[in-house]
Amino acid sequence: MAGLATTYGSGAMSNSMDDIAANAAAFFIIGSNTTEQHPVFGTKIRRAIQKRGAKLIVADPRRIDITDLATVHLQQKAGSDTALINGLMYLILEKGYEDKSFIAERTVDFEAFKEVIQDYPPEKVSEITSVPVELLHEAAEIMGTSQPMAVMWAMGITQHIKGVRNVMALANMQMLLGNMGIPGGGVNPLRGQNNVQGACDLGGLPNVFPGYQKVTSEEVQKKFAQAWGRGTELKVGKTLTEMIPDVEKGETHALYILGEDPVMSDPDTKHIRANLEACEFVILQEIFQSETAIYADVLLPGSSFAEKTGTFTNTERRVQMVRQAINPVGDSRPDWEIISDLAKRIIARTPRLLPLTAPHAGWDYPDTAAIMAEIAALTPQYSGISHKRLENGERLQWPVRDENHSGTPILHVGQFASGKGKFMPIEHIPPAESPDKDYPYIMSTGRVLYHWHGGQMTRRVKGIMEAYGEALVEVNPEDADNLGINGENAIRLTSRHGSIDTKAWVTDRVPPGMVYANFHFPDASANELTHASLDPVSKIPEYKVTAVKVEKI
Ligand SMILES: Nc1nc2c(c(=O)[nH]1)N[C@H]1C(S)=C(S)[C@@H](COP(=O)(O)OP(=O)(O)OC[C@H]3O[C@@H](n4cnc5c(=O)[nH]c(N)nc54)[C@H](O)[C@@H]3O)O[C@H]1N2
Ligand SMILES: Nc1nc2c(c(=O)[nH]1)N[C@H]1C(S)=C(S)[C@@H](COP(=O)(O)OP(=O)(O)OC[C@H]3O[C@@H](n4cnc5c(=O)[nH]c(N)nc54)[C@H](O)[C@@H]3O)O[C@H]1N2
Ligand SMILES: [Mo]
Repeated sequence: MAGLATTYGSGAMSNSMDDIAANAAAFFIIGSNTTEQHPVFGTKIRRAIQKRGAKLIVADPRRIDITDLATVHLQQKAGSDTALINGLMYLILEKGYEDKSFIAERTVDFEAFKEVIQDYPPEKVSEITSVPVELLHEAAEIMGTSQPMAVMWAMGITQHIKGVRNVMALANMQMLLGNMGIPGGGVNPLRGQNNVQGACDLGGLPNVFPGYQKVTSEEVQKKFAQAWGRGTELKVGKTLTEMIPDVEKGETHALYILGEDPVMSDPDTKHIRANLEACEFVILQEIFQSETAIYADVLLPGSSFAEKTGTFTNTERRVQMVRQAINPVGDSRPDWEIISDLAKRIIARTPRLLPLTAPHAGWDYPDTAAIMAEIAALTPQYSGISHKRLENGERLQWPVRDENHSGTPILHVGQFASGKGKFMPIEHIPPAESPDKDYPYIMSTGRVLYHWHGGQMTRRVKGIMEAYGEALVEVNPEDADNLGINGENAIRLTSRHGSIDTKAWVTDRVPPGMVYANFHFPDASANELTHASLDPVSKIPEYKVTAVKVEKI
């Protein structure tokens, strides 16, 4: 949808957690293990359901904890979400539940969208998704009658070659129901990392400067050239998922990796290792000697969140102070200081136009408050944000237009940032890999409550290792019976890309035909098996669907 995808880059929650928890009559959670992966919000949602009877629809191939609270659990086949969402909209239209005045006043291109939706009658959708027709009706009925409804999603729908399509289909749904720009509604991607929202906001994407200002816009280039001395003749760069595989194409010669452990977290580990090995120069800035460290020519010791002062921007666009609690351990230093020192050495060799409008264009920042002042000067959404206001206890959600503006808890009120909301005609496409005779199971991957990604941080904690100390692959009891797997014996998972040996957790959290693996342990990481097929727009890998063989060994 134009209003979301273009104005706010990769997306942000349109509403706030407290607002949704207090005001939504229904929640639609799709592809988010909310109670385990976003426990703060998960708890608020749980309370809203238990205390005020809000309805909950969960669409997830697995029976995760929050499905116990669901009014309806749509247990679709992994990778069939676009068809599912379109099928629900078919029924919403059939029953006349669409918000006709919202569609007329605030949106464009409804007719072309509606035509595509006519291709998704319940019988066909049930065949693609394995969701019974009656459940589709039940869910559509709740969506049509319990308003406002808030939609929440996470990696379950984005880590697919059709991740962007899925998100656009959900934006269509919320416009169709008139659930945009109102309390208790909206489109709400639950951002994962503590500061992934902040990283995107401040230019950690290949196509934008801070504030989603396009690197290809001449006007924007001029603004940054005046501030920083560089910035003209820029073109769109590469994403992480392109940079590393491009080593073997001779297009990437050096990598500066900061706060990422690609050997654990990128798809198709064997391929990643080969590329890191082949790369001419690798700098790794880390708080630990991660799995990627063996490929580093230079290791720069960064310090952790507890050893530095700055801000994180959370999933609801709230900018929050993080204060130094302990001195940096050993020789480590805050990441920004290391980056500044590197930058000073680089700019010493590249003459620039002076004077520049940014007061610290020479990278001579005295502290992170000065960095925030520069952010405010150059980033429209952050214009009114300063460490001083945050230290005074103000709760600021961007856009914060100036020092007197109190921020924006709900986006798109009255109008989309880019004018009218655009309905997109979105067709379903199948995943890149499908099960066959040799690889008969669908493996999906993700996290468990106890661990964090590659596990560098969580595998060092004794209590956590006592609770969850090895990689377990979830296998349905029916499949386990057929394969002779009992949870004690060793199993082997093999895909077209690699193989891991581990143990099973025999559980009906997964349906028959599906297994679920995590990437928290180096000796049995799911990414040994995953493939690097990317969404053509966002370049996110299809971590959620890999065809695998499962054996007892
Ligand atoms: N404890 C803990 N919490 C975390 C993290 C962590 O590592 N550990 N990581 C953080 C980060 S960076 C992120 S991005 C978030 C991720 O948060 P989530 O996206 O909630 O977590 P995932 O485990 O990736 O999987 C999400 C859900 O998608 C479902 N799923 C699998 N395939 C499909 C499909 O085809 N369609 C649909 N609709 N659902 C599917 C899975 O069953 C799972 O319930 O978690 C954040 N929170
Ligand atoms: N199969 C599969 N793979 C996935 C996913 C999936 O669902 N399935 N999810 C994907 C997603 S959504 C994400 S976000 C990625 C996460 O992937 P990564 O970002 O690679 O994983 P992390 O473990 O969060 O962080 C990487 C490193 O940062 C270091 N670190 C922590 N704090 C600091 C700091 O302050 N400074 C510095 N310099 N380093 C620090 C840690 O020691 C750690 O080794 O994984 C992706 N990979
Ligand atoms: Mo993430």
